[in-house]
Amino acid sequence: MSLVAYTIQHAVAVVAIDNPPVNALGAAVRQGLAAAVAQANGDATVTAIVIASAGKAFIAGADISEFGKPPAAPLLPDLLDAIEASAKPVVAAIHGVALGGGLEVALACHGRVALPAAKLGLPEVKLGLIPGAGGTQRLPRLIGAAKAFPMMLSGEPISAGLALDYGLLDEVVSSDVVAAAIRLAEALAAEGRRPVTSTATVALTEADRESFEALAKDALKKADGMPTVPALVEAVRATALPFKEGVAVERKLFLSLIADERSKALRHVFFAEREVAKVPGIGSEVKPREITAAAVIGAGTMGGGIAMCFANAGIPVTLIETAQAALDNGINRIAAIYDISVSRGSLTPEARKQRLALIKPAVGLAAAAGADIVVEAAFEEMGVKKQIFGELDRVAKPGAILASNTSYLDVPTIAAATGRPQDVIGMHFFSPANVMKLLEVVRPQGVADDAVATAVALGRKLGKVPVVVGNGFGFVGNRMLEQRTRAAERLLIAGALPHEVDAALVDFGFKMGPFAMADLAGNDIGWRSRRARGLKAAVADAICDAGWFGQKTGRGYYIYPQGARTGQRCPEVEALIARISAEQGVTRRAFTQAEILARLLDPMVNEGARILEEGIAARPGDIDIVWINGYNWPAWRGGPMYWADSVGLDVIAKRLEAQAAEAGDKALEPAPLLTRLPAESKGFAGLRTDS
Ligand code: 3H9
Repeated sequence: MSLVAYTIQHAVAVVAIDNPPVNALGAAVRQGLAAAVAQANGDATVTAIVIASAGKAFIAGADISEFGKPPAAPLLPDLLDAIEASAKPVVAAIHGVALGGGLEVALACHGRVALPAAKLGLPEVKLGLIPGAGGTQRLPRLIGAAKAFPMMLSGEPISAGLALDYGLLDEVVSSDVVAAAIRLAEALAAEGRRPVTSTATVALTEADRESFEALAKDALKKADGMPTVPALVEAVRATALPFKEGVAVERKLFLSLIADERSKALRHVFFAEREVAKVPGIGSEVKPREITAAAVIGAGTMGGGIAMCFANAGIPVTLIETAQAALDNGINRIAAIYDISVSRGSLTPEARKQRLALIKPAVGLAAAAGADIVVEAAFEEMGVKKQIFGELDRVAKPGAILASNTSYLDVPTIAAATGRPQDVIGMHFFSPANVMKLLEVVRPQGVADDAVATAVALGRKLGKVPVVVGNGFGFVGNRMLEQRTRAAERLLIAGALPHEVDAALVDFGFKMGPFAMADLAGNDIGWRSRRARGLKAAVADAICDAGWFGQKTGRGYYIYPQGARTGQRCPEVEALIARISAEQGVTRRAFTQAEILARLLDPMVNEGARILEEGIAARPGDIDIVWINGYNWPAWRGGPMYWADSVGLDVIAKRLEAQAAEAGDKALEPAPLLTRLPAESKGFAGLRTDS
């Protein structure tokens, strides 16, 4: 069946793409479009052409799954040249998103009409690319480089209304966009006009170029090593050349970016993000429960942040504490965070008022009675949780979801405190909850499928990336983090210093290393948790015994003079570490950055393999999404499991064996999956299709 339908209406050829789900421009669509344009031009009864499409999107862009494969003719740039060169005017009828190659199709047309809900953008940068089918050359010619460049730099789409203001659209109509496009096409044909963007120079004035150069200078300063920014600047500068030459510059840059490892990793993240939304065993027949009111238990930093998530999404939320003073503190903290947003201009004073009005403070669990979902964010202690859930069982309405924000505890044990384990689930937010995107939805045995579907749907409504994980100590993210924390401590004792360990991770692309992070979060948190579990960490414990809890005490692994946020190396800490090495009979040695990195990340990958073996994560890509959205793993490195594949699982397994032997720690030995996959000549990516 052809993916491109061809019909004639009023002597206008209507070419309609129907390639679900989003009309991506795969080879068959490109062939269909090329044939349709040729057919219309060869038909003497046809006066003009309209390109429209079926389904929710106009065109979501090039087919990303084709990238990296041998290209099939016609190439998109060639197809677009043919559309622009059509002797009969071509008009795009845009009803949904026109993104990337989709907008480039519209730019090659001679006219563009859209519905108000349409969104237009060039999001290639999010895939580590720049537009590669003339977008960098046609958009600036049409609307000016000063408007086109920020669209391509951010990748964010603009509304039809703004596109009309920019002159990117000819018309926005409230209904029947195809009929409106036919009218415009007929008018262009009747007037003998065929406005061609590639030769338009309207907006490329001196003033426009100056504005663009100022924006480019700023963008290059903030580029952070990402190759897309200089490439985009170079491509837009090439609009000074004749169109054909400019397009050649764009093409060369596009092809070099598409082969870049960073773009490959970002494309993996794109598909992993889509896959994570599919929860094994839960199909579209499972409908989420309706959530119109929420309650959050605990007005501390976490509970307050979670309440803000609900208010930000327009859902009324009751914030519950045991005492008025704690409640007042919590509300004041929330108001202060909103005040900062207002002072920064990211929130209007009215929106601040509305959001605060959605948060209703209350003392006592009885106030949770009206909620469709209750999120408990109380003290991380099983006794406390059991008591709260027992009480909730009495007060919450039937069918309400009872969620715990626990980071480590056993969710079925919490559920057993109620008579309704089918409604009890884990919803693990990350701090600060109003900012961090990750939401681990913990799915214990016995929870109802529609409760899981509700938590996932709600998570998305709150602007989060929900990842469904199995029940098990630390779930996915924190369980792997613990391995990194232990590895960092081992490195200190073996001879590295805190700043060396942190630098290795920062150079890798993390915002912070483990020790700067611990100082920021407070070293006492891990210390208390270790004590509760009977665990020891010689350096970390000694630092806390000395009262060096991190930034809040002015010193931790580093010194923070007068409230500074960036720490300085601390000779006392370094001496303390050397003393502990000596006490343990370790001869300290220097480590290269590559060795440090391997020692930090390999044990995480190993734990990830165990997590997969145990079914705690459904797919390797889910683990990547957890680490990118919850722990600042650089997206352009694709996540820990993707990274492991790029290093080679056999290499990692060998390194782990060596570490296990050196540390005399069997826990560091490679997980069975880590040896089985390379033996089968596979990586984690092979698990996607083969198991
Ligand atoms: C480009 O155009 C380069 C050119 O400049 C030059 C070329 C020479 N390709 O997100 P959803 C699939 S680069 C292939 O859940 P939503 C997606 O995998 C491209 N597949 O839906 C999923 O499949 P499945 C520039 C694609 O409603 C399904 O569609 N364009 C593509 O939440 C539904 O996706 C972009 O970067 C694609 N281009 O959001 C746009 N797009 O069901 C990327 C989607 O099997 N796409 N799929 O898992 C998006 O931003 C969103 O998908 C969109 C829909 C807003 C369209």
